[in-house]
Amino acid sequence: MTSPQRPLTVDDLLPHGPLGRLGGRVFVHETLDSTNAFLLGRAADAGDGAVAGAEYQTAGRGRLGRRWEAPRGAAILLSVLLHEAADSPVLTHGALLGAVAACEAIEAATDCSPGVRWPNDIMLNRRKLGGVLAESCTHADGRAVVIGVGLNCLQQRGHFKGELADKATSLECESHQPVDRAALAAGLLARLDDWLASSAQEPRDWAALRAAWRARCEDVGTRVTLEHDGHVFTGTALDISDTGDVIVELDQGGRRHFAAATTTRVW
Ligand code: BT5
Repeated sequence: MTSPQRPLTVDDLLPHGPLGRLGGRVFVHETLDSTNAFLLGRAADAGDGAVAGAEYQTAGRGRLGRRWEAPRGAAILLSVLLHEAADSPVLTHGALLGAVAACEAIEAATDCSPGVRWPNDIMLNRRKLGGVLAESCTHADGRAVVIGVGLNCLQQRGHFKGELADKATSLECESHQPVDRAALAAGLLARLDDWLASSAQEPRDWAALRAAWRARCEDVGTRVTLEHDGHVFTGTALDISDTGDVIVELDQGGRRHFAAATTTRVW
């Protein structure tokens, strides 16, 4: 790694103090099991807008029980806690929100221009650069959503082993400039905060966010293979529905919606 690896601080994440909604409380740790698990465990008492970050996760998680792996100090591993009403679009759009905010922050802080892949991947040069995990829970005062973002920053090719060797990448591998994790992490929180402010203004229909996600989506018009309910489906992705399902023209005939919660992507 050619870039400095000092741990991120609260001042790195929020150089100008708390944002409009995010950052009232900030938990920055060297090691956590998972930044998502940490905030879900404090959903009632950490407060709306709480942020958790870690240099290393011992049990970083992806969707459907999968693991998220990153060497200490190499990635951005951040989660935010949002207290939401039962009809909030944040409940259905959490993964889109995290992915769009991450892409915008990367574009502002680097020379890279990432895309997104359904349902929660951040892609660069056809490899996975990052992922978003949105999870929700109920607590004494209502509902909470935790949106966690993992972004590969300083890893070099050799860090990606096994199945990740051909599939994953980092900014260090792709960018021609030094990677500034602090600027990127602060930008990510700022972009999340901006999008959350816009959701407060159009609470039921987050069309602008979906449009921003679609504009970056690398799936539409391409071949996809999906596993759902024990069956494998292949076809052409047509669009993403307003509730975040992928709509596929199946090779076997017919169109079908697949929900992220119950569908795995076969690479
Ligand atoms: C995701 O899941 O892509 C969501 C990852 C979210 C991670 C963040 S880190 C901060 C917060 N705290 C957490 O505990 N999680 C969130 P999924 O689509 O299920 O992808 C998981 C798959 O991606 C794994 O099975 C691997 O194949 C691959 N993978 C694991 N680590 C990777 C990495 N660093 N880069 C690229 N791919 C990776």
